[in-house]
Amino acid sequence: CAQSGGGSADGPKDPSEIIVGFAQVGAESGWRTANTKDIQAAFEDAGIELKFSDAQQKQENQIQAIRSYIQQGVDVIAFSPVIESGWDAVLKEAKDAEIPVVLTDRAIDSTDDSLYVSFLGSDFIEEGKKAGEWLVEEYSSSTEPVNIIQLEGTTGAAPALDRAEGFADVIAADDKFQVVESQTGDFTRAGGKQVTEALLKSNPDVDVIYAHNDDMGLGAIEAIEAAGMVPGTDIKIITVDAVKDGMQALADGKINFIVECSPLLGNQLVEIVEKVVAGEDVEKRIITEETTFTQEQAVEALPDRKY
Ligand code: GZL
Repeated sequence: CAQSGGGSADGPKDPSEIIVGFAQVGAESGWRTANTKDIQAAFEDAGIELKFSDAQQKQENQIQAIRSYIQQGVDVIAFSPVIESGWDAVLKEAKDAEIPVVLTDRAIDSTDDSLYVSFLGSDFIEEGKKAGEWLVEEYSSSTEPVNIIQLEGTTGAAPALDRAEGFADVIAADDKFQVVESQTGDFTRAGGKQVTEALLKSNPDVDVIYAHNDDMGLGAIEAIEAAGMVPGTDIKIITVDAVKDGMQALADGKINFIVECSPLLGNQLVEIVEKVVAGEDVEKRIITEETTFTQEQAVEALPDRKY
């Protein structure tokens, strides 16, 4: 008589017997690469088999990977939904196959929260608010208009929607802040560069660029320099993530403020998997801890950054 959660009559499964299927978004940014490395290392250390797939930022590839994990009869499926919507059908198939699903990093917009056992990741609205709060403080003594270009993450992705929402909520406090343009750079450096090049032509007097991740901010730096301007001085830049390349640009004065978004979810994901397989309760929502960095703090923190 197997215990619930895959254990046998003589106790929970040994880690070496557990198989997890992980459907990753892609490899679009430094954050994603660090997230993948950390998850793979954590499962390696735990002695748990991790089947891994890279969806190249395409939802249909993630759905295909989840279906293949269902067919293989893995013990747990975990994934970071590239966009919020369109998951109910495939997650219903996982539920019908009695395979628990863990959301990591990004959320889904399904109203049926029985489709997953836990969601582990950052509070992106809070991250957007932190970015807005720094900007309000930075311009607290100015009454002049502050023209902002927003580089959005992947269209429909939870971090893009929520970082925009949190930021807008805070800067609404003063109508001197105006988001004059807002376009997606798809969380990539190339995307950030292309969009910034185009928008600088139509908005040469922009004061601030708010990029939903470091990689798009780094692309914006290239575009600003190519236009003969000084990033961090002529145009202030706020980004989210705090990966090494972003922190280096912050320390060099090319970015002005970074809101951290931790990619180090591996150990917490292993813990959730072990509890689920042992039939123990897990928290429905686990919010990762993270901070913010000014230029001075980046200089201090850089030597110890793990990613
Ligand atoms: C946030 C994560 C985002 C990062 C980007 O948790 O989903 O996706 O901010 C990454 O760098 O591409």
